[in-house]
Amino acid sequence: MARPTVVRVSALPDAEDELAGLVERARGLEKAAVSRLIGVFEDSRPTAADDRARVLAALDAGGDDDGCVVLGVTGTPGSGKSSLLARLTIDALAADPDLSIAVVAIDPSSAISGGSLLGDRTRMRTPVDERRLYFRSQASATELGGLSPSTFQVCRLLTRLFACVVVETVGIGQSEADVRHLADRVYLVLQPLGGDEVQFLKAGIIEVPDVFILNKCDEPSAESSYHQLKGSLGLARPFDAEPPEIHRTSARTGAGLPELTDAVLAAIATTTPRRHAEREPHFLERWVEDEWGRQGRRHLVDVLGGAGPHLAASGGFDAAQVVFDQSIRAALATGAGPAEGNDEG
Ligand SMILES: Nc1nc2c(ncn2[C@@H]2O[C@H](COP(=O)(O)OP(=O)(O)O)[C@@H](O)[C@H]2O)c(=O)[nH]1
Ligand SMILES: [Mg+2]
Repeated sequence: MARPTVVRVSALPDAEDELAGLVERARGLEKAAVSRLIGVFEDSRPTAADDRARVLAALDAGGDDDGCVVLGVTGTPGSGKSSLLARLTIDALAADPDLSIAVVAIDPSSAISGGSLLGDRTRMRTPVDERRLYFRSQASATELGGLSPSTFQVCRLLTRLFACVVVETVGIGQSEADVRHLADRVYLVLQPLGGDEVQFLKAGIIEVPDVFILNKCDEPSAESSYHQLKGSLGLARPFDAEPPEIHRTSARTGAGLPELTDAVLAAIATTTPRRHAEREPHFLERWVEDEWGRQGRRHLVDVLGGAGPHLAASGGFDAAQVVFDQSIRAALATGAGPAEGNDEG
């Protein structure tokens, strides 16, 4: 685990005016500038925290927290999330000239690259200014497709640059909770099932999503699956005031795509996104657990007052990590930390 100590040359220009220029180009959605800044946010070395702070300061200096909408797209591998996004993003950008979208795909099975995302379809029709679509693929933290720690970091950057960030992930276990905390709206992509309602219930996470997309409607079993899904939703979500949106689509034939695109554009326009800082406590807790386990979690709560207060006291996400590290190390060194099983007296 331990990395050799190296004198690291910052990935950013030292001169403030050069940094400002880089940030300005990223704001203009120049791909090379965005990618260079992403490198800083994916960098897990402690030294990168200072660079991130400089970038965030430069980005936040001019504007306020003006609300990028984050959409989560989850569903089992193979349900068609990437295929749908490839069409939907292009159509949405063509419909709204002010829109810009960054897609972060954590699905390990994703076969669609930025290249093919902007492939033939873009050339075939009114060309969409390529800058307005950015695609980033990330390795998954687990085989089940959990968000990697750097997913949140990258989203901290992209939400400050793009009008909409889409996170594509497999909706199982921890990643389900992560997506909930990251996204303002969660879409679950399902594919027709051969069986009955029980299978949809077993497919899981039916309580979480805001919107359901039954994809592959070109398949023969789609019609009966749609009615089974509606039945399952009635069973699993008896407390919904009104039934949730269900879209029927085919990424293959394009059926249902215009309606879905319109609905997504409307959602982007009407959703009040969370402020940047509201997403931080959950991901600080996740980081503490990853790095320090249960002992870390107890230290965060008992000594530092919990994620929210600790973030407020430290002045930001990166600083909170540095301060936490120092704090728990000091506690462990003096034996004052929350030692395991120390419950005498
Ligand atoms: N028949 C049919 N196949 C589809 C549809 N959408 C995607 N697929 C296929 O399903 C497979 C998985 O698609 P992909 O987009 O990679 O799914 P993801 O893992 O959810 O991102 C690919 O072979 C797609 O060509 C659809 O609407 N109909
Ligand atoms: Mg995919």
